[in-house]
Amino acid sequence: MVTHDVLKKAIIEGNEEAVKGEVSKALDEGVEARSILREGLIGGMGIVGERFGSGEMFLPEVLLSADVMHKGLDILRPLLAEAEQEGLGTIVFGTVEDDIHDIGKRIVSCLLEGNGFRVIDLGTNVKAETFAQAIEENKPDILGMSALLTTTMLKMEKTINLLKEKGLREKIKVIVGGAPISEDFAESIGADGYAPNASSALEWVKRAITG
Ligand code: B1M
Repeated sequence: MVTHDVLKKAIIEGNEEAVKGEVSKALDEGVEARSILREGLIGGMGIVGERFGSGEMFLPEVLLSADVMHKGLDILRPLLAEAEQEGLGTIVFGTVEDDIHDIGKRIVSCLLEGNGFRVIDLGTNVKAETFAQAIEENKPDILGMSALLTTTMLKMEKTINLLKEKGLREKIKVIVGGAPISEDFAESIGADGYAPNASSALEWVKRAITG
């Protein structure tokens, strides 16, 4: 627990060396990779999000924290990948066309990966055609789309419509999220679900896959 607190502090301070050092130390001490991810890395980013919201932290600091969080995740990834063998399910995930916001998407993606799901992260500014192609190639259980702009959230519907045209819609479940998204919006565009944050996204995905 103490290690997690030190790790959270290193994330908040955007201190890459401290993050890498604490992650390695925790692993040496036998702490489970998923626990380091959830309590330390994502826990630290959660505090960063709260401080940003209350004006205590500024954008460059948030971006730095997100970057060092990923340096920590790079160390954990090979260990988390072992969990994939559990075959919990596959999610194709991306931020929609014309939208380059990816901090929230990466947090959701990390939490899913850290809990044994295979995440195919297509990145940002992902066109409807690219989502469709990735679904055809990888046959995932779930499509996750993130949008942070009121203009780009409309691209979620465009993607769902394209999946319908291509006969792919009924083969997968679709979850959407991002600051401007609501339950009502998700329903109105024909998505199956919406989650306001990373942990509710994880719970939704677990329920969707296990039925
Ligand atoms: Co932009 N930006 N931005 N921005 N930016 C917002 C979103 C904005 C609200 C700021 C504002 O005006 N107050 C505003 C949108 C207004 C609107 O549409 N209503 C805005 C704007 C206007 C813009 C530009 C147009 C600015 C400009 O150039 N004039 C431009 C657009 C670029 C583009 O995309 N084409 C732009 C650019 C940028 C930066 C590049 C500088 C940077 C992004 C860097 C990056 O992501 N690598 C940036 C940032 C950082 C923000 C703010 C400040 C923070 C977003 C963020 O990372 N939040 C944001 C203002 C704000 O939110 N206060 C803002 C933290 C993150 C953890 O939360 O992404 O919500 P969030 O993710 C959460 C949940 O939403 C949920 O879980 C996550 C974890 O809890 N979630 C999901 C997210 N995806 C999910 C998917 C799921 C489930 C849950 O299932 C699939």
